[in-house]
Amino acid sequence: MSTKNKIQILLEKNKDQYISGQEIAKEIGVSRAAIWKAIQSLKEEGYFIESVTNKGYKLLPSNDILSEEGIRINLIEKYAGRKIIVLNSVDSTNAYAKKLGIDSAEHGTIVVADEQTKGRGRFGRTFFSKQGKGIYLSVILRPQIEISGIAFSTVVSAVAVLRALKRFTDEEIRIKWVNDLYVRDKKVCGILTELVSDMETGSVDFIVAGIGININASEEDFSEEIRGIAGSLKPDKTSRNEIIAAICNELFDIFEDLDKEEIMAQYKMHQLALGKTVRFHKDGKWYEGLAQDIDDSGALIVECSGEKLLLQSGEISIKIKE
Ligand code: BT5
Repeated sequence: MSTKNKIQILLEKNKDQYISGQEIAKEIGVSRAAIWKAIQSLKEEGYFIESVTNKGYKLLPSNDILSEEGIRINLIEKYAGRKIIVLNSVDSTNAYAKKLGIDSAEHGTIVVADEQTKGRGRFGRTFFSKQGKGIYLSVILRPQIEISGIAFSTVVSAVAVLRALKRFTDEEIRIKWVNDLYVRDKKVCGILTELVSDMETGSVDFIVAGIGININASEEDFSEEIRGIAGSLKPDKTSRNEIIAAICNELFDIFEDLDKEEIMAQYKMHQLALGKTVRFHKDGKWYEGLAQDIDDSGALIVECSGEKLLLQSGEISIKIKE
């Protein structure tokens, strides 16, 4: 690891407080001059580092640069060895992660990017992913599940993101079946779970949990197309690195010890649609009905003219006023 990376880790670990050149020198065994040079280089990369005579260096809270080190130090110890790939720009972190998965990347591999040029939504749609204005994260998971369990992986991802985000905001976060998170009637997060299966055995080879969250984006940052529907989280005093690590910690924890009942209870508790009238398209027809419940597989149960319909996937719109 380079001197620069070692200093970066020390600064991240001592966030909000000064660390002297002497302490850094002692910790990583290099000269004060080498430290100064590395600090300059970090500043050129965009890090806001305050240097004060007789006090030392401090990473300012305004730093929000994605980095492997910044993510890693926020992972809990048992996950700290996971592979983390941080990209400046990529077409889609899901596409990138899928290729890695096919090349045998390990369970728990994390891919993040500062920008996506072709961020993917469901059904060939686009996820708008402006540089520095969000978290574009894909995690490769190799859980022991059947193909039929894929819908449940989206439930798991939604709950993991919800649990993590709650730590960084006091705003109420709701889940809109099946894969969106909303704050104040605006979509702040979308999830795309993709699966690669073994054609011969029919078993799940791996899953890519793709998570896109708008962070510190203002209305003008969004494309015109989504301006009316997209919202953004504006968490204080935190960095995207911390949020990414918190999401991964939750995701790994849940998959390590899957308590389906607890996950489903939480998924249902935060739903926007339950008890409301919803409209949806199924088998070429439009329906309207009451969203009653979500079954154990994650399917939405809607009562339409006395008949119970099961929605496995797709899209609903919620009628706000009856
Ligand atoms: C999703 O699809 O919401 C899943 C998005 C998953 C994105 C992540 S980012 C990391 C990983 N890599 C990828 O390439 N993808 C994943 P869907 O439910 O189909 O919603 C797409 C629709 O949401 C669009 O048609 C827009 O209406 C709206 N939308 C697009 N970008 C948005 C954004 N940034 N914020 C809120 N809404 C958005």
